[in-house]
Order: sequence, then C-alpha cells, then structure tokens
Amino acid sequence: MKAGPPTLRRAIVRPPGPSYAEGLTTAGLGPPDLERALAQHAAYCDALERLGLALIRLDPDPFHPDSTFVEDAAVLTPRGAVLTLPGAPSRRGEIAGIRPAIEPFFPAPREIAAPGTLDGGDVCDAGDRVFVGVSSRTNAEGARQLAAILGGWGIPVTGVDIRGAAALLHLKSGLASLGPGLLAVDSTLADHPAFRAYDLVRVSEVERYAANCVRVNEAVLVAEGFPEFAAALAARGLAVQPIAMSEFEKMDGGLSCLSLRF
Ligand code: CIR
Repeated sequence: MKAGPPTLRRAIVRPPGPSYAEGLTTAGLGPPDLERALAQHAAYCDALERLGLALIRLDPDPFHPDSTFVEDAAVLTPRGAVLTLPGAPSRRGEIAGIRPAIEPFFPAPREIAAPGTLDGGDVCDAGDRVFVGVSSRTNAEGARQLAAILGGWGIPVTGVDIRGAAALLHLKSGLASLGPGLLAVDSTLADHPAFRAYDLVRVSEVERYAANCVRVNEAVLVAEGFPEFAAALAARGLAVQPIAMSEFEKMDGGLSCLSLRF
C-alpha cells in the first residue's frame, strides 16, 4: 500500500476584513457579501479543525483586502519556510503581516527578493517534488529563486509556465495534489509534460473552479457544486468534503488560498 501524504497538524488562517470587496478580481461575479464570506470562512475553519488541524487565527487586516488569501504570502515545507514577494503591488504589505505567524514555527524564513515575484498560489507540493508556476503573478526570476532555495533543501522543483492557460490566475487554480502520485488537473494543463508520470483526475472545463481542492489528512476539501469532480474523487476512494465558496470565488480565491497548512 502506498503511504499517504504527511500528516498536517496546523493551519494559519485570516478571515476577510471590512475592505474585502476592494480586493483584486477578474471573476465578474459581482461584489462579495462580507457576512456570507465570514460564514463561509468559519465553516472552512471548522472543516480544518474537524480534520485534526490546530488553527492559528490571525486578525482581519483592513489595509490589505486580499489578505484572507494567506497562502500567497508564504511557502511552508518540512525543511523551512519562504516568505514570498507577491506579484500584485497591492498585496506586498501582506508579508509583514504573515511573518510573525510563521517565525515561531519556522525560525529564519528565507525570502524572495526583487526583481523576483512569487505568489504561494503558484507553488504546488506534490510530495515527491514541488511544481512552481510562472504566471501573471510569479515571474521567472521568482520561480528561479524558489527553486534554488528548495533545491538547497533537497526538494526537486519543476517549473510550469501557465501564462498560456487562459483564466488560471495561479498554478493551483488548476492543479492540486491529492496524495502520492495523484493530481487533480484543469483540462488545459492535463497534457503538460511535467505531469506525465502522475495519475491524473481531470477537471472538465465547466467544473474548472473545482480544480483548486485541498487534501487535508484523510479528506479532500472540494468547492460545493461540482458533482462530476466530486464523484471522480469518490470513485478513487477519497473522502470528499464539500465547502461553500461562492464569496471567495467572486474574488478569484479558492480553497487552498484560505490557509497555510503544515
Ligand atoms: C488576488 O487576485 O490576488 C486575490 N483576489 C485572489 C488570490 C487567490 N489566491 C490563490 O489563488 N492562491
């Protein structure tokens, strides 16, 4: 029997703040409802806790409307942490806010430096290697710096240029690790040579948003309302946990973006 992914014990989360609706978005789904976003965030946190994670809950940050998407601010590995340098200038101040939450667990985190840019949403840990997307947010220099840091820790890195994959903000908007050797992939990425050695669960174009799912210990959190993908995961013997995500989808955010898990 294949070993499962390493057990996750903690997650850092930050609820959306009062300026949440002023964040970046291309979704065209209308403004988010803050009350509903807070309720969805609370349900997401409950799901993480039920799966055994202890939460480190940060206060809402009114100065950074996108700061609920904590995943973009850092990359956490068993060997150490890397603070990112987000591609969007309006998100760069989020790094100072995440640092104090990271340092008690990861002393002396490494950092991405200009002219490199890197968003954590472009970094997918597949267990045997880390995929890093070059996107509209992460540039080639940021990906190179991350590969050098992780390479120094003995973690192999494979770059995936997603700039041609229309509608994918980040690599993980279209890719998720479901366990050893198994990936969920958006249809536009499924034939990429980087994923040839993996078993793939393809996400159809109509269910594209579902590709950003998260394996957390014995379950996979999946955005609610994508029955074909949920059935494909269940057919693989995975326990699917649907989570309502409408108010985060409106701001281009997905399930993985809402926590830093380690
Ligand atoms: C942004 O555009 O930066 C945010 N509104 C959404 C970030 C989503 N993060 C992610 O996919 N990792």
